Amino acid sequence: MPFIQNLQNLGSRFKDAFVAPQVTENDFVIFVVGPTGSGKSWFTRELCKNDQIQVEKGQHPRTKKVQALRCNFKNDPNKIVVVDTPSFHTEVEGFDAEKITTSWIESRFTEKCRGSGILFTHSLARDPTHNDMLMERHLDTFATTFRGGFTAPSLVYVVPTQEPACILLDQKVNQRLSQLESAVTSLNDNCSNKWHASMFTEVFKGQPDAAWNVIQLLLKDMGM
Ligand SMILES: Nc1nc2c(ncn2[C@@H]2O[C@H](COP(=O)(O)OP(=O)(O)O)[C@@H](O)[C@H]2O)c(=O)[nH]1
Ligand SMILES: [Mg+2]
Repeated sequence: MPFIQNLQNLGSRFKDAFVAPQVTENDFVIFVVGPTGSGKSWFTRELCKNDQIQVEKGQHPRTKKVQALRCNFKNDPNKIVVVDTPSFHTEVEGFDAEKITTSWIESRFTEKCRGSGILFTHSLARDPTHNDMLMERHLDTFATTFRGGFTAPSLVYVVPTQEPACILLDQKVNQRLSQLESAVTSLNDNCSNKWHASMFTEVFKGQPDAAWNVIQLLLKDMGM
């Protein structure tokens, strides 16, 4: 059965998301990466429908650890591990997101998994050209957390996010979407095959279906 049709037939989304202590050879792995407040934990929580995922309420990064959940589609034995990473470049004292991520990857990840990819979240409330938001900067930092012979996944899907209460003029939204698209283009052009990035056209506003749609595209590119 074709992949998409197969998923549609499943009717409901991920079944039973559980904390994943370890990535196994049977898993597809999706790392959720992006600046602080961009919606990584929000996206992961809605995708997996798991209230244990800590989501930011204030300005400080709330997610101080890696939150990994293993889920699967109903009636589908493929397992997907969604890895909500702590935010890089936050300059919060006593919080070293790179170290936390490195140690998670060294102890929990295996490259023998069935495939891996990155979902990059960007909040449309923020300027994608601002130094703290730069996609390439965040991805490069994420790549440095893969050590000991491991290589970071190169496949990236960019998801713009917008909190419903955040009112932005259409003009602003369009401007930021096109800035993000330019960042995707330059990521693909500049980095000699280091990254293979695509932009998700829908804006994530908390709808599990949008999370569901982008995950299907990413998994398909990952070879599921
Ligand atoms: N409307 C709404 N917005 C949310 C909800 N959860 C998170 N957000 C928004 O998403 C922002 C980022 O949250 P979070 O996912 O923790 O960011 P992270 O640092 O990338 O993990 C928050 O500041 C809110 O604006 C929610 O349940 N409803
Ligand atoms: Mg978070």
